Amino acid sequence: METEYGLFVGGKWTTPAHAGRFQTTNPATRETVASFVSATADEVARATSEAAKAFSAWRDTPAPKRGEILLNAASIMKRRKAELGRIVTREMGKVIAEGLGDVQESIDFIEYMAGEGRRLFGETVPSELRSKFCLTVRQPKGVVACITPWNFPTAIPNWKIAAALITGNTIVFKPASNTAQCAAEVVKVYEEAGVPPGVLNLVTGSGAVVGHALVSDPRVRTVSFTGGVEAGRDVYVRGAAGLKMVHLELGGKNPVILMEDADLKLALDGVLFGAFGTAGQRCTATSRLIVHEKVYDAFLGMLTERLGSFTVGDPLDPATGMGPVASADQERKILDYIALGRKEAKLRLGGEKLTGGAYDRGYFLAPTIFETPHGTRISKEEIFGPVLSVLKVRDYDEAVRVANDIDYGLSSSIYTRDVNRAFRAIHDLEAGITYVNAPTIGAEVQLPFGGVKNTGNGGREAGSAAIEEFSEIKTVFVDFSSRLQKAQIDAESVA
Ligand code: UN1
Repeated sequence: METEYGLFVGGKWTTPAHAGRFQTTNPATRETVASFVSATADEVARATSEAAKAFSAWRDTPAPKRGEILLNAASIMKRRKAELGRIVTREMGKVIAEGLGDVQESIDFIEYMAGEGRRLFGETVPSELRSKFCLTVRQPKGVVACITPWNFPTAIPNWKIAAALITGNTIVFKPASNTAQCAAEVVKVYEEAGVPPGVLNLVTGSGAVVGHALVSDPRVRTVSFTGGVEAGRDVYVRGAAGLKMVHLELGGKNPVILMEDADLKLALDGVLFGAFGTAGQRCTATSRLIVHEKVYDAFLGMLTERLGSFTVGDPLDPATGMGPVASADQERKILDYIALGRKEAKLRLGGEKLTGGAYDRGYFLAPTIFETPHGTRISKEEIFGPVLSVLKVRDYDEAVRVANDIDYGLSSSIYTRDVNRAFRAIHDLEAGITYVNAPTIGAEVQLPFGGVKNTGNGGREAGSAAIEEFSEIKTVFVDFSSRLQKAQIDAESVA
């Protein structure tokens, strides 16, 4: 019997009468993983009401106390790490080391946010008047909506939930449908940790019903969304009608620049991990390799040779290099791009669906490399799969021009031993994140995460930026002079 989950509303797991249901599927085997409620707009409204009701008590709970609950959540997650890692791998398909890494990223961020309970810093600023004190304090926003993708099915929800909780907000959480079990288990962790009823609510179902209902509800003041550009634009436009703060983390087409003086062995490990880790399904995945012509042939030779012994298969087997892609939709979309690439570029490696034996049960694709001039669609559009475009350039300036001539700007990387060139790249690359001598993936949670251009709308997640995302600043003036002092008018001249 498959596991059945309800909605989590007002502190209770509930299954509405006559609820429609949907299932999640293991992409390695196409077996059903678990079943979930397709929530209606009414159920979303009920979850939002519960979040609104719970707000005042949660807001008044001292932030260090909220932090203690987060620390409980982190320790529960540590206790359950092996089990949760397997759930991630079974439902999403990333290899088990990465499934465990997804959970570890959750733990890291929850612990970091728990500490914020004793910070949540404001500023004190001098007044232009005597006997007057000026400061800022942070206040929660109210009810926030967290809408999350399937590729980091525990980590990204936790980036949002832990930050929203520590700052005193209450939450309606809508996860991607194909990783709903990961989401439900994350919610169970917070339930066990002692998050009060109504503070965190889970509604499962489609973006068209659940997402729209949430984004349109006037009680939801902030929407934090991670996903694709088109869905993000839609959320932004709908949220704008309600003058909401909409935080977007969208796509990427992340370049690694490989200069002629790079440590090629080091770069080889980095490019393999960046391009084919998580089967290329990270927003930060390395999808373009921009190589100096002097090392182009040598490096491409090394890359194809190493991929010859790269294993694609059962993601629960620790020896596997790459698991399946996450769903039938993903597989179709990636295969369409591969077909396009075969027309507009030169296929160097892979380029097919893997078949035979256990492959026939799941969504397994070969790691794929295209050699392409700059400007092709496969080298400019986000594919979100194990497909790497390799581009040859003459020098650093051309490399940067190619790297930047793109609609996205999340992550970027340069491999070089020249320190001056490394710092120039940090200055020149149009991206929210630049790595030197490391792949484009693997950001750490205590630093801000996000990007420029179509990657978002200017905000950052994680790090201290997470506090900005989920809190309002209140500016406070305390006048202890016992008389009316007029700013701009009464200020004494020093002359
Ligand atoms: C994402 O794919 O949206 O930096 C998140 C990384 C991970 C997070 C990726 N820590 O690759």
